[in-house]
Amino acid sequence: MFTITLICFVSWLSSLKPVEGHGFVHSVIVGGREYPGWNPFSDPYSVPPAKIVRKVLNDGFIDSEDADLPCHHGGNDGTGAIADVNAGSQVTLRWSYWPADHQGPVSTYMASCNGDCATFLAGNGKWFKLDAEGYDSSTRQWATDRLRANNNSWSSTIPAQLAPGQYLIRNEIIALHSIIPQFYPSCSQINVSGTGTSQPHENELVSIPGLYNNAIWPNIYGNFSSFTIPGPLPVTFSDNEGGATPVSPTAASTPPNPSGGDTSTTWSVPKPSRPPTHCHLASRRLIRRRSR
Ligand SMILES: *[C@@H]1O[C@H](CO)[C@@H](O)[C@H](O)[C@H]1NC(C)=O
Ligand SMILES: *[C@@H]1O[C@H](CO)[C@@H](O)[C@H](O)[C@H]1NC(C)=O
Ligand SMILES: *[C@@H]1O[C@H](CO)[C@@H](O)[C@H](O)[C@H]1NC(C)=O
Ligand SMILES: [Cu+2]
Repeated sequence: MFTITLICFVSWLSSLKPVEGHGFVHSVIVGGREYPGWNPFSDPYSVPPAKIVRKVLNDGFIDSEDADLPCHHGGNDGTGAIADVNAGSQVTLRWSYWPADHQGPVSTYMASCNGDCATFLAGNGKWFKLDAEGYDSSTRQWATDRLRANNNSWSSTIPAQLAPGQYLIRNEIIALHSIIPQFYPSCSQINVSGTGTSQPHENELVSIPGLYNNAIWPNIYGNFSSFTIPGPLPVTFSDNEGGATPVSPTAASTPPNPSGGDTSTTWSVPKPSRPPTHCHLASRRLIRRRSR
């Protein structure tokens, strides 16, 4: 009996580690070229040429308070490659795959490398938002649904007014299916050129982690009808005076407005706590073998 219990326990423990794949940015289309992403499953073993996409050690999620929230585990350090891109043009971040049930918002941020991205630590970044999508209550679709429908890719536009220089561009998927929100960031190094002179205003810049400290996340399985994306509003640079239209800090940190829906901030979908079925199967098989 002890053996059976031990097998069950060990098998239950092994079921705690993530078993499914998520996805990673496997290519970036920028400046009219397609650049390969960092493949966490093959690149560590093949010593590829430097890539514009910063390393990720795996395709797992990052916690909201993790120091690696900016650019995933392994992405704090720079890479020797950078992509040239004109301000005003589009960047497409193509994920290898995204699981349908990992629903939530998708957003793109940028941060100046204050010079050379190759030596810039992502943790020192002051990030501004290019775009973000959350939940569309008319279609009942999350941004991740749209990303999946769009060949697992997300396109963002580099603001035409943005001052030239080296920047990190950070695409982030947030999955809300679990007890805690799961963050899946990816960073690429880009060299923006153009005649723009605008820098984001101080109140449009956020630190990561820190960005999500006051965020309230909905229970996506519960009764909610809308979701306000946490963080600042996207930059607009509409005043053309070397900066963007000031964004009110209160508007930037507005919590989700569920308009009559679920206002609770706690998660009400518990993870199954019983051991998985293969444990029962294993023990049954063992009993049968013993009784023979
Ligand atoms: C979709 O993405 C794959 C790579 O993931 C690419 O080969 C293919 O051309 C893309 N399809 C379209 C329509 O962009
Ligand atoms: C960035 O682009 C500018 C042209 O806009 C170029 O002069 C510079 O060499 C580029 N920097 C890198 C590191 O590629
Ligand atoms: C969901 O919320 C709306 C608005 O408060 C309410 O009318 C409706 O009965 C709720 N539905 C469920 C299943 O709780
Ligand atoms: Cu997962």
